[in-house]
Amino acid sequence: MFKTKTSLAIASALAIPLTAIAEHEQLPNIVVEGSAMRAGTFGTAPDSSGLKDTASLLKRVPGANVNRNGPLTGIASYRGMFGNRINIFVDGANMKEVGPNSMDPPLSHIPAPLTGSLTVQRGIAPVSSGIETIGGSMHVESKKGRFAEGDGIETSGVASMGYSSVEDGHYGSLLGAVANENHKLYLSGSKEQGRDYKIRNNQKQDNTRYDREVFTTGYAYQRDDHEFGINYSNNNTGHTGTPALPMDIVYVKGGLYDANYSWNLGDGYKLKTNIFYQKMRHLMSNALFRNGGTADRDQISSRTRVEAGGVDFAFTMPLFNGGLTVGVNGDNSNHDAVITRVGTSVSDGGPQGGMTANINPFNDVERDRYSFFTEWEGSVAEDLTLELGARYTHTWMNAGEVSGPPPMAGAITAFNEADRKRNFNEVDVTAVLYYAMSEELDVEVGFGRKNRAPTYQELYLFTNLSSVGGLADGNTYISDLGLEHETAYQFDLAFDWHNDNAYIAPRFFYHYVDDYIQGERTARAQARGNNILEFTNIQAQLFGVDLEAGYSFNDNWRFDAGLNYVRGLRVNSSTDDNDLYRIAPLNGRTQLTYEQSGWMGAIEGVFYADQGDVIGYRDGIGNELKTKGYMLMNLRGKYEPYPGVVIGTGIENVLDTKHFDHLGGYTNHNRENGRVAMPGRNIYATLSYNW
Ligand SMILES: [Cu+2]
Repeated sequence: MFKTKTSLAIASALAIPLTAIAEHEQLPNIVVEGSAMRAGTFGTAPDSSGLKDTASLLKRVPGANVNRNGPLTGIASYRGMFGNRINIFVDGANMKEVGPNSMDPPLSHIPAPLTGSLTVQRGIAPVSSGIETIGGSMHVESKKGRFAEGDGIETSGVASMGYSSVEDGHYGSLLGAVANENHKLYLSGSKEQGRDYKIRNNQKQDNTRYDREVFTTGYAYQRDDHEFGINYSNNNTGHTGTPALPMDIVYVKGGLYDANYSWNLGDGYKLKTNIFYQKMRHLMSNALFRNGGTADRDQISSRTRVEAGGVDFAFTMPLFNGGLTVGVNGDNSNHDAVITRVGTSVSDGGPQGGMTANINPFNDVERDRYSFFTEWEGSVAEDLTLELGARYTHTWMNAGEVSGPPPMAGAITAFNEADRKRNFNEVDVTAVLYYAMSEELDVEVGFGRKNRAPTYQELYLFTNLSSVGGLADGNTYISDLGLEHETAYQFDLAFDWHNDNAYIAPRFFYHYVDDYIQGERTARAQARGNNILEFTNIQAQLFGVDLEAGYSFNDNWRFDAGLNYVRGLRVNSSTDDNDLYRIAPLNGRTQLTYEQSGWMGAIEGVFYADQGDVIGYRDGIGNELKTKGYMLMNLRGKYEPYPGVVIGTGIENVLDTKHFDHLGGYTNHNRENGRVAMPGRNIYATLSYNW
């Protein structure tokens, strides 16, 4: 029953390639994990639509969206929660960002052409899907080729290339695998490059060029009931803009090692293990594309590094009419950052006459999580499936001593003398009931209690800075060593009605979040000037609906639509403003698709309403700006002249309108500049070959 639902959800979520999946299973450049998905989960895969960024796919996922701070800097958002509130796995790793301002969110690690699938847990994420899943859980899997089907050695692979006009961007990628039925070796590489994108009338949006190279390699083994894999992915992002942040990316460099082993013992017994290690370096600067390092503005750069690793272990055994999984997860991460300011300007404050000042805001910062869970899923009656889960997590955090120039001496001493070790103990619980009410109607009811400990930025920013996980709101923040962890109480109610040619599936949700962490004007912050917020625990609630629907007129024509609404409110506000920060306005999508043997054409409409429900702070300082609504029309086409060869082309923003995404930040991290404008008309063409 729910498998039907899953595939329908896929069809509407990414109608172009995914209808293709439903109807032309042979299209090999689309990978969707069907079997691994529980009800209500679905995968999306990049297609021939010319998207360079895996995060862009989220715009097509019901309930999901992207906080975009740059062309390669897309931060996942789901039902109003974003960033570190969402658990993201890249292959088997809970990847850590090297940028304290999330310039390299996990979804940027693998570019779209090398992404095999992106799976989003809808509704209340099961506890087995990760340690901190308060805002949801997502999983990106890179392409890895395939094992041979019979005896002998087979090769497989993908070659793809594309061009998009709006930023004169191009990409090329190649994946090759050689395998027999037991062993597989693969290697891939990709390169993407583009200039500043055009807004309307050939105006350009500064600081939006990008340059990224990625390579991956790995080996996998399978025999009988055993599977083993070891994978390495290396990301080398060069000069790339992040227009909503104060600096741009000079580089993000480094890699992720991941090894996994699973053993299917039969009769419902299964073992799964994973281990990862990650090390990355990052440099950002305001002198790369902007006026840092001139007489107008000091040159500011920041050098950061991360080292992380983790282990997962899960064992499943049959119990009653279902399976019981017990598991252990743990990971450690270590972060450092040094900011260097060169006094090239006179008016700017800071050091003078070319003198240099260093701030070391994050020194040997440690965030370690130890967690174990148990989850049972099975049938409790005819047509009734229950999932019950519980997870305990212990988070340990610490930070080394900070340093900075003399004016910060007071804050430095206070921080260095404080006890910076913190422990958080959290219990997550989920209960989800699926009821196949009839052939045509499924109902799902879920309850959850989910937690997350503060991020290291929320806990350890001793002086006001903007390195706050990509909030991009034009404010700077200071931390609070006394922050509590967030606890959300979640309720989810989903209906899925479908017959042979139509479906409609609304999902309603309500979340109450105790100790929700957000910036506030406090006495401590106010004392130190404008646009400074302090991370504070508040009470919040988020509620809304995401809906998808579709209808097939005949074998060739189909119509799909989606609608997303979320409201984020503060409970017991100290000002008369109740809204939460960075909540997407009401939005929707419609698509009319025509398909015939090897051909596909689609017209897509995207609708965003005004967003007037914006956060306001005490004294009205640092308030979020409202955003006007907009509509876009996109045209897409795809043609498969030979099996495996796919030509894609399309025009995005056909009418070349100038519009602003509410989830985008402000130009150069300054509200006075207004929001970063979205791209104008884009004509793209892609070519791919799968063998
Ligand atoms: Cu950065």
